[in-house]
Amino acid sequence: MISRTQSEQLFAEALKYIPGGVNSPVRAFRAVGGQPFFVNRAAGCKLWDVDGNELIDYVLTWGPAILGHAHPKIIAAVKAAAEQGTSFGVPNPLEVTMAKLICDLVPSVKKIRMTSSGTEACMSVIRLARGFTKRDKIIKFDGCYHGHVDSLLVRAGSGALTFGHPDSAGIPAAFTQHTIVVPYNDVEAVKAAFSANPGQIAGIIVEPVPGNAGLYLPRPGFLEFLREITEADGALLIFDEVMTGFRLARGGAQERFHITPDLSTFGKVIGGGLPVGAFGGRAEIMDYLAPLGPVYQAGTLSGNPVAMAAGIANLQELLDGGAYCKLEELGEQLEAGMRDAAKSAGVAVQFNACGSMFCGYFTGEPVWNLADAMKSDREKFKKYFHGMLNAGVYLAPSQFEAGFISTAHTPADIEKTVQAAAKVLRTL
Ligand code: KE4
Repeated sequence: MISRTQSEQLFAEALKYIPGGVNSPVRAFRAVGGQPFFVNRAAGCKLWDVDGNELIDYVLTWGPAILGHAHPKIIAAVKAAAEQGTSFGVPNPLEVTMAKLICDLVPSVKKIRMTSSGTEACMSVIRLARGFTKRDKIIKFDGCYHGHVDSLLVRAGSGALTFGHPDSAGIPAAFTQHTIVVPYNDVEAVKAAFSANPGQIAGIIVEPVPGNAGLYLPRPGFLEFLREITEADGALLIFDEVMTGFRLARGGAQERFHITPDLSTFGKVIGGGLPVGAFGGRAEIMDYLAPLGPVYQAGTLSGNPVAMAAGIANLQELLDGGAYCKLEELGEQLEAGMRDAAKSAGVAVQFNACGSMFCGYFTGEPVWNLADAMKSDREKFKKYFHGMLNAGVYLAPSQFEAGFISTAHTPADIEKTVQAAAKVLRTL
């Protein structure tokens, strides 16, 4: 029997001082029941909770740990940077190294601005799009999550969706009146939005592969269509690559799907586990930002040297050797194994995967958008989640989150995961 006594005591204490006992809602296990465990050590693809239970980790701190946890090169880079001082509030050389690295890796990005979170990057890129186009309206897709930005937290994904009320309290209607929400993969709905708002749409912000309602993929031609319709209307195409960036390919989803957006946002991987976000794109748009242009955007810790060191080490290690081939191979092994496990257990599972991202929905129907994802059997997911946790496999504690694989996972870890799933699925 697995003991989580220490975690239970810590959670009781946390509840006294932190709303819900957590610093981010998705960690609270509200979508799966029970209570979160606490971790104070992670290495490679493993977590150890404070009671010493070992887990194979497929959350990877929601994406950043693409090389696995506590990678020696990241730890060394952070130590070396920290010893020089943790923040200067003055430009530092590592900001230039990071900016050049991202611009080299992502051809659509000619200039980039660092922030301290993905939310900050998405909030800023919307302001920039509106300032550059002098238009107010923004199109987003239901189920897509772009951080807790007031104007974008409308029929969002991730934790917002998990709580069953996608719109958040505390957001005045005036703040979302310019936000148009349409179903992902729905060409006609996007055309209708542009027809109803000719010349008024500043841009479309989209997760090219949505990972905040589980995981679903663009239908063939959908992303190309978004590129064409924005170009034709003078609106901007904004790829939110906070999750997909530098994961689905060296140059992110835009490289994988051969699309050139006008602007992109990044986070997670570029921080190597430290707080980092970024947004970038066409130079003539980026130059609208202060101090050059009229769009204000700022941040005390933007470009923080320790965070830059961690992100640069993460990216450089990803580029050395066959990281992306390994991620693809491990992703294919998991996808094949999970499909076989579901089939042999006689459980209807829609297993969606793209490279090293995945999600298993408990439904027999294909999942191409939020409405499809909402048909999944969440009660089955809850049982599956806890069954896997008790088998030593940590999946995202919500049906509406993507799973991630790192280069630290091995074929043996994947096989152990598949074997565990084969057993747990039979109990559902
Ligand atoms: P952050 O502010 O959490 O760094 O980034 C917001 C964000 C923006 N865009 C995309 C596509 C994202 O996936 C995210 C954050 N992802 C969630 C996981 N679904 C973060 C986990 C959490 O909220 O605790």
